[in-house]
Amino acid sequence: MDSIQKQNKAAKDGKKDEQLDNFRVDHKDQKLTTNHGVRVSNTDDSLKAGNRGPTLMEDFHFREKMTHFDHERIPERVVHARGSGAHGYFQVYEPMNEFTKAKFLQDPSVKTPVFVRFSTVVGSRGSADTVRDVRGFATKFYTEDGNYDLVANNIPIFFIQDAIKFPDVVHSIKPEPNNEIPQASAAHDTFWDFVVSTPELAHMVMWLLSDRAIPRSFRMMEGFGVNTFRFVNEQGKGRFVKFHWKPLLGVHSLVWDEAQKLGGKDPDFHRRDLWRAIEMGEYPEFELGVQMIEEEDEFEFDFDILDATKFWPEEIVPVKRIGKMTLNRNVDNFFAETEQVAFHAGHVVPGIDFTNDPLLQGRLFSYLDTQLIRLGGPNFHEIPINRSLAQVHNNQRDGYHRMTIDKGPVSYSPNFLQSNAPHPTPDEENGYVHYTEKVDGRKIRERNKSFNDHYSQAKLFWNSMSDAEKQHIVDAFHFEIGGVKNKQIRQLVVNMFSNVNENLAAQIAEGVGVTAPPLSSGSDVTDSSPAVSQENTVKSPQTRWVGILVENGFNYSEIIQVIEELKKAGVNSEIVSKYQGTITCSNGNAIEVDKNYLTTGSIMYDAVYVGGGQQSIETLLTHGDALNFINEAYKHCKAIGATNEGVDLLVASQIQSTKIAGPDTEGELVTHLGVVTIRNENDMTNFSQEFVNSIAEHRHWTREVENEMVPA
Ligand code: HDE
Repeated sequence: MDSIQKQNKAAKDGKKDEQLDNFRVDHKDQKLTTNHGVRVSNTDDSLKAGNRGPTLMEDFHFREKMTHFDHERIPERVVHARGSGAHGYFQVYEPMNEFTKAKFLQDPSVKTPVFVRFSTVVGSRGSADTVRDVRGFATKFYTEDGNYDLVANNIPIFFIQDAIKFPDVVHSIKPEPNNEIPQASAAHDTFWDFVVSTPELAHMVMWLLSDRAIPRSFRMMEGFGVNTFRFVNEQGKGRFVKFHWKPLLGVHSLVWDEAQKLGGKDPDFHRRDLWRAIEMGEYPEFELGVQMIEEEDEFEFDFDILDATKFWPEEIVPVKRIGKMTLNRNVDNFFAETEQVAFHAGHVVPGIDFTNDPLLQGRLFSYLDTQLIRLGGPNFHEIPINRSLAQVHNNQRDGYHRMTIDKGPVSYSPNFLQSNAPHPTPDEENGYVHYTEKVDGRKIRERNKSFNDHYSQAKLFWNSMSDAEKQHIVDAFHFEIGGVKNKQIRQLVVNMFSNVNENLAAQIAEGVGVTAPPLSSGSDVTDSSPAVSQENTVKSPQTRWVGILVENGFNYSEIIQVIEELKKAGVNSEIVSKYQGTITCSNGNAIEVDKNYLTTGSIMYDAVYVGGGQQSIETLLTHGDALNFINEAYKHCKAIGATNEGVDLLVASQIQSTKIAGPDTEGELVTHLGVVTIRNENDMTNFSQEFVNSIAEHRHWTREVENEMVPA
């Protein structure tokens, strides 16, 4: 086996871990040294002329330590600065050779190592996770044919059609340059000024103001390659392709009030959620899906398939699920891996190619360009996380931070001295050959008129939303446009979105103090795409979290039964009480408190449970925080469960319009609007099952009608 075959085998066997092992250092039990390996005797005092004298220049340890510190920050990404990464692997379900020759998409027994980085787009590195924003979902596949990056977002379309507008849209949405306000938010004048001046944004804005932009978890988002790529098979036949990631846990979101509060209570909410799930062995899983269009059908659609402000409705072009990715390992070092990883929409392998999508064409330039400065020169492919498993041989030399010690005098091609090595690989042996698409046109700074329709799919999206989702979009407009100081821009937003739906425009106008345009006969687009509504997603209780409110004197056997039943269904729980420490139940058994009201809140959980125990409930009834827990969880439409005396806490809260078990009911299970209650019952089995069903629903939106009355 030659070294290339060996390397290919390593790639096949998923050996990225082993490769990274060469770079991992454990400092446990080691002696402190300088960067050049000299042992250091004291790192607490600088070298001085006398113990009260000046520090000396010759203190090489001080200078090296301080210099390194001074240079510890590298520029953050201009967009997608805040991210969270994880390792894992990908396996294809069946050979895809009919469509693509990409090697990692052929053999179901091969586990291709991957590294994924999820991100927000607008905020700085230290901004909050739960802001309203698009989420990045970038995956690096370390394939035997080199690295393939699927640099995706959690929304299937983009703001603009041509990459030349990217600096404009990003400048408009970033904090305003005079005062650097607001952080990680679109709710300000410059963004909406740009929106009303650029109608192609209409569709993306609808998605941005929908629940998609406030995901519950990175583990519960879809991913979309957005741009149209091309699959090419062994015979050289090409097909248009769009890539999808489908989370096995379904697509779920936070509510806006919760997202905002989490920004204060736990700015790392998504990062922590991902980290914790992986540490607990609840590995996030995503299926890779592809939509394919035959070359001959390129013009068969009422949108241009190269226009990135359009999606291909799944009802028209079905998504074929072709494999699964499992994320099963957290990083060892955030900076070395998550921060230094460099993705590029142009990193493709044989079998995957580009199209003339003008947004994609511009991306092909930008990623390498920006990484040259962020990662300090042209050798960042040598940083461990970026190294390909396939061998790298070329004539590139030198530059900042070169790690490879290239041997020999030859660094050019062609050459005689080395028999022209490194040799190009012909197409038949899987050298990358670009798809030979015929291109014929005049040089022109213009868009095709097939890119002119900016509203049909925005209407389609609106039509596809459930009532609750529509209401959330209206509320989001009220928040976002409420942040716009210039009244004329507010009016122009309403005018613009009357092209999407006049009722929507009227509702926006009502909330932001401008005039609604007159209603006309209604929308001309009546189609919808049920696949884009989150109402129709997978519903699962798995990996959800329940906050359990208890105080001294709680009913031990009741609560332990519920915790165990939840666990059986894959639901996790935490004990919440006024103080941390140990609390005891009526018969003396003790339980450890996980969180107090200051370190947590209902916003950190998917559901709340209050168990019985007279003394515990009497105490809880005196805690405003406990009552707020219930009110807030109710307002955020979460599952709520209460058993025996625990039901009294619900009675005392502000959620009275919900039907709950009355004091005289004997073991009768009452479920209404996601609130599950039972009294006078010792066996918690039925209650737990019903509570789990309620948790699986994710949210009970029908409650929202009466929610305005609930103070929280
Ligand atoms: Fe990016 N994008 N982008 N983008 N993008 C970057 O590259 C750019 C676009 C996406 O976790 C930058 O290394 C242009 C679409 C993700 O490291 C930069 C255009 C999609 C990430 C850049 C787009 C994305 C980036 C900034 C055309 C979804 C984070 C730092 C308008 C398919 C990757 C960097 C990570 C990052 C340029 C549009 C996804 C500046 C010019 C569409 C997930 O090069």
